[in-house]
Parts: sequence; C-alpha cells; structure tokens
Amino acid sequence: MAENRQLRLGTILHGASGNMSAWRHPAAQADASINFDFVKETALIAEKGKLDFIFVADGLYINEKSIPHFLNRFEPLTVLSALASITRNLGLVGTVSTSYSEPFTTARQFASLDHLSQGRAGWNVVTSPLEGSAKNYSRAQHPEHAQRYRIADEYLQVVKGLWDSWEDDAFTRNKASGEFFNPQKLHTLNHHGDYFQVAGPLNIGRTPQGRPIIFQAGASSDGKKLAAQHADAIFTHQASLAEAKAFYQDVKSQLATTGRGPEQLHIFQGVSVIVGDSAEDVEQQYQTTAALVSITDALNYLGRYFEHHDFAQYPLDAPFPDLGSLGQNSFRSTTDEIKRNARERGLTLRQVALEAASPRPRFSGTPQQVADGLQQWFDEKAADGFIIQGGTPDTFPRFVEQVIPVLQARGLFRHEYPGTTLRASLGLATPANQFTQ
Ligand code: FMN
Repeated sequence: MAENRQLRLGTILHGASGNMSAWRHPAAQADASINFDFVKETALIAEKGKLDFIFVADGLYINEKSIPHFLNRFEPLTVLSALASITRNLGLVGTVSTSYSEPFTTARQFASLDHLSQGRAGWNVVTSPLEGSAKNYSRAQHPEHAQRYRIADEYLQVVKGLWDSWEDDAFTRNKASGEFFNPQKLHTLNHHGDYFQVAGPLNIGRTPQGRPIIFQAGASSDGKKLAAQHADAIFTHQASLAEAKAFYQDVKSQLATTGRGPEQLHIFQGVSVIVGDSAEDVEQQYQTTAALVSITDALNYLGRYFEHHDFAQYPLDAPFPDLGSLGQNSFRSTTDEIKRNARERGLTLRQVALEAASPRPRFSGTPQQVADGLQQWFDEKAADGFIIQGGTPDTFPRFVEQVIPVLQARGLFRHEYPGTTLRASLGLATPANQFTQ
C-alpha cells in the first residue's frame, strides 16, 4: 500500500446477531436485545479487540410483523450511557432521527454522552424510513424523502452551532473573582430557518471531542450529499465489490465540492461475517441459522422495507412482483437495490424474501479468508472500514479472537488504541469552533 491507511472496525448490536430468527439458535441469548449483561459482554469483547466503536441502530415504529429484535430493545443513548461507565476506549455510536426529534435535545444528549464517556460519542444521523413513525410522533404525515433530507441538513447546522455555544475554555470558575464563565467565550446561535427556530446557547459546554463524531446512514443521492456536507463517517451497505467501489468513489469525490479532503470522511461497509474451520463448517453454520427463518417471517421481513407491504398476497414461486414506486418514500436505496437485484437475476418472491431475511454473509471462511476479503475491499478502496455483524450468534467473539490477530499481523489493524477518544481512533482532527474562526 502506498499510503499508511489504517483499517477501522466497529460492531453493531443487533439482538442475538445473525438473521431475524437467530434468537432461536442454540448458541443465542434469546433476550439479547434487552439484556444488559449481554450488551456489556459484547462491548467488552469489542474493546478487547481494540475496535473503534460499538454501533446501535434504531427505529421508531413497530407492528406485529416487525422482526423480534425491533419489538423489545434499548433506546440507543440510554444503553450507550450505561456502557460509557464500563468501557474506556470504545466509541459509542447511537442512532437518532432528524425527522422525529428536536435539535436542541439531540445536541444536549450527545454532548452529555461525549462528556460522560470522555470523548467517545458518535451520532448516527438518520432521516427515518418508516412511514408509521409519524403516528408515534403526533404527526399527520411522514415527510417525503427529499424533504426529510432538507430537514436533516438544517438540523445538522443547528446542532453543530449549538455544540459551539461555548469555547473550550469558557468556564473559568474563578472562585476568587466569582467569574463562572468568560462572556466573550459564549456564543448564542439565534438560528431562524425553514424548519427550526433555535436561540441557544446550549446548556452544556463544548465536548471533549470538540463535537461528537457524526455518522450518516442513507445511500441515495440526497443521503450521499448530506454525508459529504456534514458527516465524519458513513454507514452503508453495498451488495458487491464493484458497487462498493463506485459508492466510495462517488462520495469521496463529492467531498471536494464541500472543501473537505477524502481522509475527512470514513466509509464503513456494514458486513455480516461467519468464521469457520473449513468451507463445510461455514456452510453448516450458515444453514443452521438460515433454517430458523420461516417463509412467513421472511415475507414480513421483506415487507418492512416496503412500508410493511403484504407480500403474502403474491405467489411465492412466480417472478418477484412489479411494485411500481413502492418503497421510494421509505428505505429508498435498499428497496431500489432489492428490485434491481430481483429483476437482473430473475428471482422469485420466495428467493428474494429468503435472501433478504437470511443473507449469506459477505465474508466467510477461515480467519485468513475472512481477513483476505476485508483486506481486498479495504485495499481496493471499497471501504475505509467495516461494521461487523456476526452471521451467527457465536461469530463475533470468534471474529475478535481469530480474525483481528490476522489483521494485526498484516499491519492493517492496531494493537493498541492511539488515544482515548473516538476521534483519535478514527484519526480525525478536532474541528475549530465555528464562532472563533
Ligand atoms: N434508519 C433508521 O431509522 N435507523 C437506522 O438505524 C438506520 N440504519 C441504516 C443503515 C444503513 C446501512 C442504511 C443504508 C440505512 C439506514 N437507515 C436507518 C435508513 C436511512 O436513515 C434512510 O432513512 C433510508 O435509508 C432512506 O434513505 P436513503 O434512500 O438515502 O438510503
């Protein structure tokens, strides 16, 4: 490698890990989504492996067809705050929607997490794909896709402004003089925009990382634009190496238009992994997990991406139905991909549903083979890092024990944390306070 790029790794908390029915697996902690001991153990394994962060996804609407993990799980900031006190180096990244929250509250919450964890907070900015969310937030309508991204853009401007309310050394706390803060170092935002009216200042000081790390998940053209403008990292998922490289290239080239360099935005591919002793062992692990998903479960799983569309109405072994524009206002990039894949490969509904609900892991094999796959994507600039999801409930500990040492031996991954903050792990510079430039 010409440059000294370092691979970055996170892991995602997703119930028992594996597919939607993996809670039934013999090795699974069936109540993993709501079991803090399990969460704690996973975080400590991640920290032992020197991973950059643990990632908590989220959603704001469920119904009886939602996957088991979504039915009964922790709110991200609450569980990350609990993890802050039992970890020292691990980044803590949580999802909060810009469509269903207030920037003042979100800015406070992530600033608090950054202070509590001494600089390890990350916010995964999402625009919320699920139309049903409106019903839980007293809204008549779910905002449409483009509008959600306009809201997100203004929301991020407000949050970043609030995080700069106080300069780093604003709180003088001079007992002798009685000066608690230096008024020259206080900046009141006074934001008046299309969607938000926020005076400020924020009632918590500038954070150990300058500001928490901003992740963005959303891969449509509006999503990429938002990321190029605001994010430090992207969480994405592409089906093939070629698509991942094209995505990487596209996002990195957009950075130039925002005056940022390619090293200022890390692209993380979310990947599922199975580690085995041999090809047979991997196949057996996959089949054991896949067999837990019934076709009814799989149809419900698929339906969620398409506004909980009822796929049971179609013949299972006929070609995947023509859905028109369904999905455009929810998980657009994902639903576009499902439709395209079905069309190009001539898949039936049964095949599409089972593949969606129990995807074959992106990287599987012996520890060396898994490391080879990750290295190829990294070297060929399809990713700066990966968010690892165990393809079975017992994969993640095995990944840390067996794959991380291979990556370390190849000089791709760290042996020690470079500092104590997530920003240090990610090698990102601390941003200047926007009011002092
Ligand atoms: N939306 C959420 O509400 N919570 C999440 O945890 C979440 N994670 C996502 C992870 C990935 C890899 C992707 C691609 C999307 C995720 N989303 C999540 C949905 C996005 O925020 C967005 O609403 C949706 O993908 C539609 O936008 P897009 O067409 O730009 O991708």
